[in-house]
Amino acid sequence: MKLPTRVMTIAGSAAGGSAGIQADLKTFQELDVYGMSVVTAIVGRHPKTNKNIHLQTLEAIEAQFLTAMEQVGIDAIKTGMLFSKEIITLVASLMEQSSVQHVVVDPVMVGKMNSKLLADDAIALLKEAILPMATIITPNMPEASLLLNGRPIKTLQEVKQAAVDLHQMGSQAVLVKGGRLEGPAIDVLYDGETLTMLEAPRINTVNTSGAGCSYSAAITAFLSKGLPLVDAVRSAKEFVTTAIAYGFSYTDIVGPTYHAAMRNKKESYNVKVKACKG
Ligand code: PXL
Repeated sequence: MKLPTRVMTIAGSAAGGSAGIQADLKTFQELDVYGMSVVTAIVGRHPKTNKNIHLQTLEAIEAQFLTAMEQVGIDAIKTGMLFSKEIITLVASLMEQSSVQHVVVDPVMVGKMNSKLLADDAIALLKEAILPMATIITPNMPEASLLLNGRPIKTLQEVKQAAVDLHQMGSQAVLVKGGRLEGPAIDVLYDGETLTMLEAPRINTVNTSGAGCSYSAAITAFLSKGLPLVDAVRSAKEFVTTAIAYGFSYTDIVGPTYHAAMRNKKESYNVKVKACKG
């Protein structure tokens, strides 16, 4: 039997199950890769103290990484919530040692329910220590703007320029997700040579919690299987668009995407890909 590829997420645990580690592992399973996790923090609001972020110790983070690396091995890594400078420094050094082939960095900063996922004083170190290790980084428009010192990113033209400028920070490729644009859901990929636009229909729903996590997790899974970058991103976008299309909610708050949508539903969404010279 050909064994599934081994994929690790280094991220926060989102107790509600829609985002973070939980979204990543559900995505890995749907895409038939072997999922592993390093929990950096637990996100869950305590009703009495109101505390929302429960950071794990550096020792616990290192222990998880080394356990997975030694007992299983790693073909691809995705990073999500890293939160602090200390965690960023540790994760950069662990990734360096492991010399994993594919590294997908989702530079998450603020969650949909307003959880703070990256300390303000850690943005500079994320840029310096983590982005240059990435095969691809996957900011949304607000994250791209923060990485570019707060410059406004509102139009497709600005999204394209952001992808080109973020590439200077040292990752092999940049995907700026245009979820906040008007009209179709257009993401822009730049690999230092070619700008590629990936377009899916806009889905009218509020239930998109964890969509970004699931998208970058799916890219990681497809890269681990050996797909070329553009194919990995296109396949991941089809996966996440379908998951968004069948999103739902159990309560009156923003609900999850449906990770099993592609497996269970007949209709899936085609993503149009258009390359233009950078
Ligand atoms: O969707 C971003 C995200 C990432 N990671 C964790 C989260 C969230 C959103 O809430 O909780 C742990």
